[in-house]
Amino acid sequence: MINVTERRDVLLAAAAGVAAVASSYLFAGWTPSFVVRPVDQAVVNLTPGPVVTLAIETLGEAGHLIHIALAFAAVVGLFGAVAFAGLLLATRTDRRAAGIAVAGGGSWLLAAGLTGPSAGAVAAALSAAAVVGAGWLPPSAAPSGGDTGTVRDAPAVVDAVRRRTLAVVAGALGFVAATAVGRQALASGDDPLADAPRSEGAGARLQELDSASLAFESDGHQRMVTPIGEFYNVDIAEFDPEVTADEWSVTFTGETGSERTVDLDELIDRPVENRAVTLRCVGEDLNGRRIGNAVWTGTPIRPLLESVDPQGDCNCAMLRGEDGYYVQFPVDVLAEGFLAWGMNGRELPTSHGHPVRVLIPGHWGETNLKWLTEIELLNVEDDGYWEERGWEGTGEVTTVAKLWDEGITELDDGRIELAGHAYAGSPGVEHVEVSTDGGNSWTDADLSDPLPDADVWRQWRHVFEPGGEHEVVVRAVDGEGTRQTREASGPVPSGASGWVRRTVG
Ligand SMILES: Nc1nc2c(c(=O)[nH]1)N[C@H]1C(S)=C(S)[C@@H](COP(=O)(O)O)O[C@H]1N2
Ligand SMILES: [Mo]
Repeated sequence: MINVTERRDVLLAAAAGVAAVASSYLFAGWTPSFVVRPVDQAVVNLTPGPVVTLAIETLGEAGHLIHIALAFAAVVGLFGAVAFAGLLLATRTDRRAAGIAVAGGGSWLLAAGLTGPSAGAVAAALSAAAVVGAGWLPPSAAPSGGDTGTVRDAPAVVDAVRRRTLAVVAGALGFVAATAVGRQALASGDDPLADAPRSEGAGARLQELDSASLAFESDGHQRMVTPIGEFYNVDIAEFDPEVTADEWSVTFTGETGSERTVDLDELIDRPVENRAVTLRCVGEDLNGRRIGNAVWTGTPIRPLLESVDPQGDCNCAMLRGEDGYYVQFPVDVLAEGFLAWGMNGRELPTSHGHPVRVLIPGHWGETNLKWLTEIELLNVEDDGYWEERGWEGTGEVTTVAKLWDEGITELDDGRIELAGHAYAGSPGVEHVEVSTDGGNSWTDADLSDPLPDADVWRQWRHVFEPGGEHEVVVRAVDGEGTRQTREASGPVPSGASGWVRRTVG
């Protein structure tokens, strides 16, 4: 039988564990000095690679939640166990001080062991000690005599213990809520991104793109701007690196006249632009979905590059990211690029390279390096991550017009609306041609208004009167008058080619 004291101790220990974790979070945020981080890392490292891959493939983002939840539970359990030892000792010796010392000292050792002796570790120890100190009632709180066992279970004592325990647990939970709120306030104080002038300009651009959009008769699946939650992701690593805004910097290294490191404060102080840029992965199928368009907030790379005076013989640069990814391409191409810290009016999300990524107009997705840490100017050309694996994906994108399932709609009057996106990189899209007879005859599709941006897709739309089954073919013509290649090929090594064909009706 568990008596009231033991039940109390379990509750109090859990409250102490939660309070310790919350204190650590208040001081550290989601950084390596937060006590859950090293445990989370261990959970990830100890999970066999195939299990991680399977989790990501079947659960997607939820896969991340599972390991984070496991890590939280484990750390609350560890601090809880230390607090429980303190409570047990206090009860055995009937001395509150002994319990506080064990809970506080043990928690400090645990926190410092996990993260190093930080302010957060002290805070975690103090709050665990506080919960034990406030929650533990000596058996002498009993109003009448008798042997210890019966005194502890006497109704008056049970009541006193219950009230005190509930009050302390409620206090601990209140503290957790307060730290969550407090952390937000702290974060907006010390995070340079919080004050970055990203939303006003981006908001105006988003509106501009919205007004350039085509009006579809069917509901608009083929949106001009891809919402962040629907934007595709391609990553070499199972888990995104977590780089905080204040620890981030990029260093220009290698063949430079002068090395230079730029941190985020310096970067966001530079002239700000809001560019619409479409990304497309070289590895996608012809009619694939690894394509998306966003309004990105950032600053041009060219002036930064000029300030370090690149001197390499190959006119090429290797870019490196925090996740170990690297990609190499010409400096002239890099100079056209953009360092972005905002996406669709919001802070750049972790999965898209927080805090800073590269955007290169007109080139395949793989040049758009995320979690940027280093730009190395080279003397000799070298392969990037994907080029070492047989791809040739650092060049310019090929032209494509897409027609997805949701872009084919039968309207109420029986006509069929065809709708999709066309993308041609820097030359832009000039026409989209649609055939409903397998390519014998062609009609120009309606297009969304052209935009000033150098690298953005256009929406297209064509409505026709069906008569039986139709073989629909779509193809785009770029701004230089070059028509999308007819010859079909798969994505390896330099992107899929051909015309998208669909049977409709
Ligand atoms: N650091 C880093 N940058 C990266 C990658 C990566 O795995 N790591 N993938 C690249 C590839 S192949 C593509 S297509 C784009 C995808 O960008 P997104 O995930 O923001 O859509 O990022 C590129 N930048
Ligand atoms: Mo890609």
